[in-house]
Amino acid sequence: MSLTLIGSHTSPFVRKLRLLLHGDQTVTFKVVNYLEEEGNAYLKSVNPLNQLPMLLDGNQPVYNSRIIFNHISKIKGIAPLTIDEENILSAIDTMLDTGVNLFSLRKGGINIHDESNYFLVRQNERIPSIVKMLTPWAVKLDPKSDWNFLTMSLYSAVFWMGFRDVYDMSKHPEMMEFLEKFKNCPGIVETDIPKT
Ligand SMILES: N[C@@H](CCC(=O)N[C@@H](CS)C(=O)NCC(=O)O)C(=O)O
Repeated sequence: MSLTLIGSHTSPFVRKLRLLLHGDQTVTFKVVNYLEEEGNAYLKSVNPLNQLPMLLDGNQPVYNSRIIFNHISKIKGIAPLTIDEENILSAIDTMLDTGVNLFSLRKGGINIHDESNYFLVRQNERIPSIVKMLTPWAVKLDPKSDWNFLTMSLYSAVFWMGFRDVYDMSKHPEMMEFLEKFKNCPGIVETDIPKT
């Protein structure tokens, strides 16, 4: 078995998989920065979805973080998620997709706080709605017993939102407390976004 995870240091979708694979010396991490010309050209040449992360299992490409998680789960014998857990993962991924959209729109010169823009208003409403859904679950989590793909996903998402300043998570103290409680979990330091 030869696994290569293709991703960037900054992507939260990549980071959660790096956290899952932390300590596994058999997996190669190939760094691609699609914000630079060379990385962009490489990514387009290997992935028609033109997104990170992707996994190569030998010659078999696997696209999308969730499908990569399912693939790795089968290899490592991680139990399938329950429907409630799948719903939590959908909520975290949707919050993150929304944040990534806002980041790209802002990078393209759009004022992401424009309240006359129907699309932006819907994006900006979605994030607190998801945080509200996640909060009763998140406040009960314990870093000693609950360090798993769901908490890895939440950590990567909440951290990234602050890093890119696409949404003010400090409005949600429970999410800040979650970050604080989980900041010493395995792999957090090693997968931290490098300071440039
Ligand atoms: N649903 C995808 C989302 C992945 C995604 O949005 N990745 C971003 C990086 S965080 C990306 O590759 N963006 C490429 C672009 O904006 O062109 C997944 O779960 O893998």
